[in-house]
Amino acid sequence: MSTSRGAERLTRISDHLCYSKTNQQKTLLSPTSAKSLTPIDSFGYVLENDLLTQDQVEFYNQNGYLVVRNLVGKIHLDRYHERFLQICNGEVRVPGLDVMKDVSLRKSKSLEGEKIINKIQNYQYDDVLFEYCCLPGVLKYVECFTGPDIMAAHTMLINKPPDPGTQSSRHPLHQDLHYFPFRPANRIVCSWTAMEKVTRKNGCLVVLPGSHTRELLKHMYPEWKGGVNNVYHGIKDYDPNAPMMHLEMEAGDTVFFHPLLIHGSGTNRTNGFRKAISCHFASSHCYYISVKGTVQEEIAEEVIGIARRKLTNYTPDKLDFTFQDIWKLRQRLVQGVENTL
Ligand SMILES: O=C(O)CCC(=O)C(=O)O
Repeated sequence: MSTSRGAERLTRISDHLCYSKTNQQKTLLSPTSAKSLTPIDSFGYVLENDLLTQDQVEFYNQNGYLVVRNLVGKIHLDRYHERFLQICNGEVRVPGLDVMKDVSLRKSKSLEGEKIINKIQNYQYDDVLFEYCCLPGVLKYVECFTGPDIMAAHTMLINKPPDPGTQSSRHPLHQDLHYFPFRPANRIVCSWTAMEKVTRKNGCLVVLPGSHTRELLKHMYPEWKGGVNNVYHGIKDYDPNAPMMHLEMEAGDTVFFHPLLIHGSGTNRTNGFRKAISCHFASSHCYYISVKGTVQEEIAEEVIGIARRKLTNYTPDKLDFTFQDIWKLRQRLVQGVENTL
């Protein structure tokens, strides 16, 4: 093993043996949680558990994702769909929810609601949608990656309306960790559930298997002629020859994936919608990092800028807050006990 591979591996191992607020202040886990946070092997991506088969563990270790078929029932998906429509139509207002519109559809005078809204995020204070984050069937998988103390760290319902020909319904290839000022990455996992059949035609997820073993890369807005949605950053320098997998899924199928996995999604070339509900879960023992001087510095400034512009509608004085403060407000406990996140 080369020195740098060895060092990387050691970092991974230390990442799940202890949590720290800073690199200098290492804090050992309490004995009770330490037992359930024993990694299954030296990769540290998956914790000891009674659920995953050896094949599933090996698959996640190698590829950085795991698809579980038919995990969420139609009765739940119908409720989330109904709620999404109520939010789109303005019948329900949820505190703190961000409602985002597709960059090329929002100019339309004739389209509204579900036909232009491409994402709602921070639904953690909506009891109907938040039920997704608490589903025992989902959490039992999540726990294999996060351990028993679990926060819902980032919640989204992503809708792809029919693309108007601009290809703005695409989502550029990115790593979700780019957006997160907390670590360790191995104790964070995204759960993404198809709310209807997702295919290459309506813009299914695309992943680069194995890319979770790499570092966090530099992200920026892609240069797309048809426009790019707000905060849809992409990686410029990914290997164009790296194999890609299109994850075609039925309603209720769920993919769990690592926050360093490079992924994105395609154009919706159908006349229908493509909806998915997702939550990034993290161990409550995760800790915040400073992103100053790192590849995350620019996204931090952009996110603070957006929050400031929103808050000026409500507060006459300038408020001082950090990227980490914004993320602290998004966290909601779903299982176990709160800690440093
Ligand atoms: O659902 C999709 O199309 C991709 C969403 C995604 O990767 C994200 O919002 O980070």
